[in-house]
Amino acid sequence: LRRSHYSKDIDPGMDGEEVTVMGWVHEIRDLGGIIFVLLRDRDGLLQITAPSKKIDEELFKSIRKLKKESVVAFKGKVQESGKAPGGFEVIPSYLRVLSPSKQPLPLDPTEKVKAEIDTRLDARFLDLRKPGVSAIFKIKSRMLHSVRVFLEENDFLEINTPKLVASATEGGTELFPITYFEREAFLGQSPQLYKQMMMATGLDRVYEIAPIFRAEEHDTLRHLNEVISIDIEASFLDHEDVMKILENLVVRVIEDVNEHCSDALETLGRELEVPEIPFERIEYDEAVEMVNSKGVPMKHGEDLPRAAEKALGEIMDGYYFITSWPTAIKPFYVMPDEDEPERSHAFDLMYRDLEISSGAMRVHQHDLLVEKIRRQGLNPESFKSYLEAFEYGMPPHAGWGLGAERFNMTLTGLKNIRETVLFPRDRRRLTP
Ligand code: ATP
Ligand code: AMO
Repeated sequence: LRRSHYSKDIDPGMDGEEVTVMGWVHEIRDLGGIIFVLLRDRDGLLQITAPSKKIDEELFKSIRKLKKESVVAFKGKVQESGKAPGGFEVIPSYLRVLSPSKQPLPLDPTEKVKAEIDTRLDARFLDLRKPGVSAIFKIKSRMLHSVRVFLEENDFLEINTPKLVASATEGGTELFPITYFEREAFLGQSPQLYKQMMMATGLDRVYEIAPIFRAEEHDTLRHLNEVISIDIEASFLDHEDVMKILENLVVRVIEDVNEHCSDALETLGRELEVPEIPFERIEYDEAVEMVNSKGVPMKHGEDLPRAAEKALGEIMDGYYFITSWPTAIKPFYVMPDEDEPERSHAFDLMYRDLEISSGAMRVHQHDLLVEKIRRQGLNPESFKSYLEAFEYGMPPHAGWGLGAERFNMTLTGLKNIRETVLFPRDRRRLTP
């Protein structure tokens, strides 16, 4: 028994043709003399119409016994029909139950009964049967595909760096410690140090798409403990250059998603406008004033508290950069401004009130880097192998990290980051 067609491959023009279709029993309506089975596969629904008078009696009986969400195969003839969804139905001649489903179901894939997010995540494989949920991952797949195509076209080389690491990169508090034989090690927080070390190799432009791990204690709608980070690093470029790459990438992904994911977008009720480039650039000082003007108290020199991000999100629509961050609140590897060293060449890419990417021009001078590591209260000894790469010819360089899930939230319009991950890892969740 072989599938001959997906639901989307059948049309009313195939009237009279025999097909073999496979999928899940989405819905059964038993009207006595006639039974309608809605069969669901990856791309949609298809109606199987079983009139008792026209089909074999045994077949009719076994259709009546079908349980929702069982996996079945039907053989039958396509029949054009104005009343059926899509303008056709399949009149069955053969049914095989490939895998029966237990009843009752932990949640209802037809969404007549709505489920809470925890119920949904507990039974994620069932939740993903809903078109509105699989649509998110069709968009995520296309998003990652077009990120790769865009970066490859721009001469970036894909790399893989270790996720079992010896030290922190983004501040010491958010690390997951693990036992590495006799030693302590950590799950990688960011490929930051490795992608910078690659700049000393002459490979010039690299990117990585891989998980990062953050032991964030808090429980918010935009934080997870494991996320996919899209990272780039490029030599002989500055912060402005990599900001341009980033905004061009955003535009390219949106164009691509519009072109290839129209069904998924429609399922989500989403229309994506291609943003204009260049994105607006706001200096950090200006952002603080905008925040204050909204009545949110905030001092110069602190990171944007959540209330500040929200205030900015009320003023700014779409994507924009916040530039010239205070050097003191950015990591040691960020390049200070030559004329005003208290300001830096770091930037964040925001979408309304959500930070989706951080990046910067980096410090490439060995001695300055050592000094900055010390000034942050860190021990240069623990960065020995990283620092070595800066002693034998390190070009000026810049890069950024873009959170795949947060970027996906801007495309899908979802408010809870958990929805954009198949099996999210948050403070409370380690299974499934
Ligand atoms: P970075 O650490 O580089 O800012 P990030 O993506 O982790 O990257 P966010 O965590 O989005 O940044 O932080 C944005 C702002 O939101 C921060 O200034 C932080 O103070 C604030 N924030 C983070 N977590 C919480 C939380 N649980 N509750 C309230 N505010 C938070
Ligand atoms: P940063 O720490 O800002 O920068 O992380 C970059 C981007 O990764 C995403 N992100 C997260 N998303 C969800 N939950 C989390 N817990 C989480 N943590 C990070 C965000 C964020 O903007 N090394 C630098 C990048 C660089 O300078 O190249 C870095 O890691 O979208």
